[in-house]
Amino acid sequence: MGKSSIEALAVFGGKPVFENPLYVGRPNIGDRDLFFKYLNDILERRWLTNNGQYVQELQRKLASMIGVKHCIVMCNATIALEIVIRALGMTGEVIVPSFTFIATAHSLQWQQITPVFCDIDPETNCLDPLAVEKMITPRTTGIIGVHVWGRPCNVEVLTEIARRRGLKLLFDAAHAFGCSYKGKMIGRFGDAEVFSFHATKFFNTFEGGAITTDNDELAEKIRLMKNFGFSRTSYDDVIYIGTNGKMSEVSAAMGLASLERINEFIDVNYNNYLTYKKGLADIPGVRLISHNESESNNYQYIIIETDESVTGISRDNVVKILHAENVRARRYFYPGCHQMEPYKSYFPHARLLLPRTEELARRVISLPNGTAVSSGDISEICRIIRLAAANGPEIQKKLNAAD
Ligand code: T4K
Repeated sequence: MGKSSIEALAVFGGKPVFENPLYVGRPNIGDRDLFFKYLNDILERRWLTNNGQYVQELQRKLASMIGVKHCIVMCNATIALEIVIRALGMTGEVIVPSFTFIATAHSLQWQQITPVFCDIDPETNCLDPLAVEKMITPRTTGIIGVHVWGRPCNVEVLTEIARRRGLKLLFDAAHAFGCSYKGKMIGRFGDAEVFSFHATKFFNTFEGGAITTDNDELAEKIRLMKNFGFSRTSYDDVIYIGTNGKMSEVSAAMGLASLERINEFIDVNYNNYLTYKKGLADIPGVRLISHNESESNNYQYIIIETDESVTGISRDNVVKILHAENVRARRYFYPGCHQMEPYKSYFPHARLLLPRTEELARRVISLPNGTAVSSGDISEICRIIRLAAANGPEIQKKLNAAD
C-alpha cells in the first residue's frame, strides 16, 4: 500500500488513501456498559442536573487524581474561564498568548477586559515570560498562561512574575488534563487552572470543563457564580451575581465512564505518538512537536511544523494534499487570535509584537490521534507527508498551476 508517485495523490485525481475521513478531535468513548448503567440510574432517580450525585463523584475523583483541594466541574471550559476570571477580580488588561483557541481571548473580551496578546517561546509554544514582563502596564491585573498541546508553560517564572508584580495568575489547561510539570499534576498551579472536557479532548464529558484551585475562598465564590449566586444553605437566598455554569448528570456520567478507560486512552495516544515519531523521522523541513517523556502526558496533540523554505511546499498545500486523501488535518492555531475579529480591528498592529506567534501559526498542522486511528492509518499519513515533502517544489508548481 501507500503512494509512491505524486501522480497517485488524490489532489491530482488519484484515489484517496482513506475511504472514510480521519478527523482530528475524534472523541474517545469511555466504558459504554457503565455509561448506560449510569444513564439508566439517572433516569430512574430523576435527578438530571444541579449538583447531582455523579457530578459530585466526578469532582471528588478528579480532585484526587490531580492532588488539588477543589475541583469544580462546569458546562464547558469557556464559561469556566469567564467565571474564574471574574471570581479572581481581573479587570482592565490581562496578558494572554495569541497562539491559543479563540475562547481564551473571548472569555476576557466578553466581560470588557482587554486581552493583551503576548508572544510565545518557540520551544514551548507557550507564553514567553520575558515578553510578558514587557507587556505589563498600570492597567494589567493578570496573566493567563495556556499549556498549549498539554506542554506546560514556564510555570515557575510566570509565578514569580505574577507574585512580584501583584498580578493574578490563571492557567488555561484545556489541553493539559493528565499532564504534569516538574512531577506535579497540572491543575495545581497559579491561582486556578481550567480544563476542557469537550468532545474533542482525549477525556470528554460531551461538553464540559473544570476549575481547580487550592484557594477555599475562591472555590466558594466560583461555586456560587456557577449556580446563579444561590447560597448553598437556603433555597431562596441569592448572595452574589452568578450565571449558569453547571454540568449535567449525563455529562458527569460520561466523565466517570471515561475515567475507567483513561489509562488506555493515554497508552493509545502514546503509541500513536511513537508511530508518528518513527514515520516522520528525518524528513527535512518537517518537525514533530515532542513531549517530555519524563513527565505525565496525555499525548493527545500530534503537531508538526513544516518549513516551506526547506520542503519547497507551503503548509497550506500540505493540508490540501492531506484533505484530498481524507485526512482532515487542522491548522491549530492559525491565524492567531490577534488576526481574528474583533481583535484584528481593535489592534491592527498587534502582529508587530507577535513575530514568533505568526511564524508558528504559518507552520503548524494538527494530525489525527486517539482511539479512532490505527497505527496503519498513521503510517499512511506519514507516507503522504514524506512524499509531499520530498517532492515539494514539483507538487507546489502543479497545484499552483491548477489554482
Ligand atoms: N482553551 C483552549 C486552549 C482550547 O483549545 C479550548 C477548546 C478552550 C479553551 C475552550 O474549551 P471548551 O469551551 O470547548 O470546553 C474544537 C473544540 O470545539 C474546542 O473545544 C477545542 N478547544 C478546539 C481546539 O477544537 P473547533 O471549532 O475546531 O471544532 P470542530 O467542530 O471544527 O471540530 C474539531 C474536530 O473534531 C473536527 O475534526 C471534527 C472532530 N469532531 C468534533 C466533535 C464535536 C468529531 O469527530 N466528533 C465530535 O463530536 O473547536
